[in-house]
Amino acid sequence: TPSTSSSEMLGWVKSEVANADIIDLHTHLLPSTHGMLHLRGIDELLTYHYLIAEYFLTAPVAVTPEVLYKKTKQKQAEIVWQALFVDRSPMSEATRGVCTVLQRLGLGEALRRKDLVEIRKFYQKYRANPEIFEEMIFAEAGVRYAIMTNIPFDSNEVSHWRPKTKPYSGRYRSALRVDPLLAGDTKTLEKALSLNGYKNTLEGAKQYLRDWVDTMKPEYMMASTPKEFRIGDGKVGGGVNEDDMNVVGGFAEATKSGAFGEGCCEGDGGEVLPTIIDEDSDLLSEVLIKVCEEKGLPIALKIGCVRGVNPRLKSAGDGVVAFADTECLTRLCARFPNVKFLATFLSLNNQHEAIVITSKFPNLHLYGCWWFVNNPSMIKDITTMRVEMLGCNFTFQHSDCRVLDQLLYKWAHSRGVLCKVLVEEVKKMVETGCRYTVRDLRRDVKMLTGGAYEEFMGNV
Ligand code: REL
Ligand code: ZN
Repeated sequence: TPSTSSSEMLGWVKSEVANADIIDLHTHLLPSTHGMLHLRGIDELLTYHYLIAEYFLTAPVAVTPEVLYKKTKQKQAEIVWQALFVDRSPMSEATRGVCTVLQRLGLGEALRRKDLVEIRKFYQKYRANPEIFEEMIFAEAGVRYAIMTNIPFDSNEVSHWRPKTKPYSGRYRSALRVDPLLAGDTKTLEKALSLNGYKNTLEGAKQYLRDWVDTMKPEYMMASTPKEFRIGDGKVGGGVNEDDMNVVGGFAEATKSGAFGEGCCEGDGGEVLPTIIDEDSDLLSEVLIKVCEEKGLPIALKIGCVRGVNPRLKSAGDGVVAFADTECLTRLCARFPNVKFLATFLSLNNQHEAIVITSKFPNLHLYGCWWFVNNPSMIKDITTMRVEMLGCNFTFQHSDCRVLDQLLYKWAHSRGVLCKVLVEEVKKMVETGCRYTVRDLRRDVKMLTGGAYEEFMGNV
């Protein structure tokens, strides 16, 4: 058993964590068959929005965001490389990440020499065969499969799915992104419906979603909730009552359409007409939840992001809400017990509450340390807290990678933290006199790295 000595235990844990075949629950990766949307290589790594944001801490006044973004990707990459890797030490998590990637690709020497030309030469070798590079990265990172973010509202992406879905590597699985439905963004929805020949009604929107589910075959629906996202405490299905406040932030303040049943409203003559979508439409309960119930699909929520804190920085300018309202998650789980939810929070301040809520709802699965909490110190604290309150019944991490190569660093760094947490937690448990075998350890690591997710989804 691993209980013999601390150093022996560390060895067991290290080896089990290193060998875990990870399920990456949320990424922005797209397969090499998606052409330009498939990001890989050094220039993409260096222009990752985390690094662009960091670069602007160092940029001379003349290099405004507008000036930088006008340059080619290659030029932007060179500027970031010079500022963050040559003129300064790559000590932040995002810069260290690039170093880990280079190291893992056998480019340690070029990194020591800060030789960007040499690094670029390495990548040239794979230019003509991206599938080989793709497979190598997944295998090297020890990732079984990664879940993508597939956006039907994005015309660039749509062309890869329709008229005919391009077959893609089994290393990827789909998640259908539906942010406009949670943001009450009726403009985007209406545009998508009319462009594709659907009626601008609740039924039309449901059909639009159903058809995308059939095309993308997602594991789950997903969205990151807007800052104003709120769910009222009313009961669903009971028609309108005074407390029946719905989602605020472009949404209905009462279940108006709900009072007349399935997506319909009463016309002047009492006849039942299809409900037209307007800013009062309850797209969450009348469209998204309905389709999820029909198709048996969970909804994954990412809670606490404020977009465009500094809009000039584009995606590098998105930020974090200091404290998100966790009530919305509690209410969703309580109101829709037949729907499964997955959730992750952006603010460190929400993490404890999130764990407590998870312990109350069997239809909720907690996953990962998202974006601004995806740093070793925070992953360690959050994961420890989660193990203490949930055992191994959560998914300890997701990568959120945008660039394929990032799988190498995000998972290497996160595995390192998981080792530290597990050594401590296993030690405490073994001290109680509990028998703990390598097989137990293997099972626990598996749970934390994708097994609990699959169990929650009912895939096992
Ligand atoms: O999926 C999301 O909403 C976020 O993870 C992204 O918007 C974000 O830019 C991500 O790349 C951060 O890691
Ligand atoms: Zn993301």
